[in-house]
Amino acid sequence: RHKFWETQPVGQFKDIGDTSLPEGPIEPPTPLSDVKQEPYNLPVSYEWITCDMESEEMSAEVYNLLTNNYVEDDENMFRFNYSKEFLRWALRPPGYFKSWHIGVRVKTSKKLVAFITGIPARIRVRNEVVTMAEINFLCVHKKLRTKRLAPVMIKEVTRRVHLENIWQAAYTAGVVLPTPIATCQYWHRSLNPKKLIDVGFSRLGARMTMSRTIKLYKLPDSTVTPGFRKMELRDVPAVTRLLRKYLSQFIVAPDFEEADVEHWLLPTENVIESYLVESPESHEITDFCSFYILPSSILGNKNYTTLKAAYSYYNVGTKTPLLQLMNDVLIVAKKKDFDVFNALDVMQNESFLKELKFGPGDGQLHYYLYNYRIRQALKPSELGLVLL
Ligand code: YNC
Ligand code: MG
Repeated sequence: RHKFWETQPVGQFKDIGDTSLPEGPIEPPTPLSDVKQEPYNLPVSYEWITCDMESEEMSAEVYNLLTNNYVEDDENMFRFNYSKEFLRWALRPPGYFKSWHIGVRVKTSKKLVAFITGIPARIRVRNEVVTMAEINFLCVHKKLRTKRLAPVMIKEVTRRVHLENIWQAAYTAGVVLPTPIATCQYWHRSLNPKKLIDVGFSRLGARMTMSRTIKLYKLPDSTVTPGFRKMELRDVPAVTRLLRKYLSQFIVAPDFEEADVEHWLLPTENVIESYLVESPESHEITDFCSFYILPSSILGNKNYTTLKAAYSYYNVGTKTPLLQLMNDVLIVAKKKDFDVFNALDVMQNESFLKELKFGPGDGQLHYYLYNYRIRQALKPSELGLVLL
């Protein structure tokens, strides 16, 4: 059934429920000298390239490939439109490897036709912190689909990850593969219901008029929590402490250090926004919330080309109830003209989704680990990890 995935060190469907299998690495590392030194073979008219994401030109080529060929919804109405700035942020965290940004070109025309990336991350699974690759942005040009290029891309990124002496990976996908460690759902909070309905993202509810719908999703003009403000560079140590403590309760979560928090959570225009609550009395940082900015192209609509979407990232409430914190972040997102605010049912998100008028999306997001077995699938609320 899965000719490729059946050959890989991942949890196999036939092993589901077999509690005799130990948790942890499925295969031991091999000596580095045994890792294949040459790239895998591609069909003759194609060649491998390493994509230099420092370069404006290369980033633009990657941006164009993804803009036209990356993930679409089931009805092909929307396609992710990661910005160039976002891609450069997502692919260059502390300690990243340029060799893990992999492209495939047509030899003659030099046209970029496929892409896959990895970045290094420390991920904790229960009590064990494991250095992993986070694999993302796997994309094959629409004209080259179903020719078994994807397995070659995956094997090549795996080889280059192994060359750095890293043997595990984490990734998410909308498709079911052997075998999810968790299956999550997206929830959507309308901020601009009229546009969302006009473009077919949502539908007018039964017995609802447009004006009643607009009123239902209306938000106040300003945030309500005293001391709520944008995160700044000077907040990195306090935010790191807050986040580390919060994430320690989940079974799978990133192990963030200050350098990671500075990269992943410090606000970057049009990429990532973070807010926190600084106690007006003690000046203590007590709460934190963040979202990343990922528009989607609207395919074939006369009036609109882009859906402006914000995605919930990491949120921590200690003094402020999470519900109130997330209501404030919705207010911010509305003010900034986002059309929709999305969140997965991971971490403690279920505690605010229904009350803040998020509705469940169709389609699921599956989380996977490569070469690391988990005894039993996790609940979304046991996951403390958000991949971009
Ligand atoms: C997918 N998304 O099952 P079997 S998510 C992994 N992730 O293999 P072909 C996938 N595998 O079942 P196509 C996959 N989608 O026969 C398909 N596959 O064993 C498997 N879409 O290959 C599939 N981006 O080349 C099958 O398929 C085999 O031409 C079929 O190409 C697939 O980034 C794809 O959704 C996805 O661009 C490239 O459809 C193409 O259809 C496409 O014949 C639109 O492939 C964009 C899209 C995927 C976004 C993502 C995470 C990727 C994770 C990859 C796995 C990483 C493993 C860890 C590596 C490091 C290890 C270390 C250490
Ligand atoms: Mg293919």
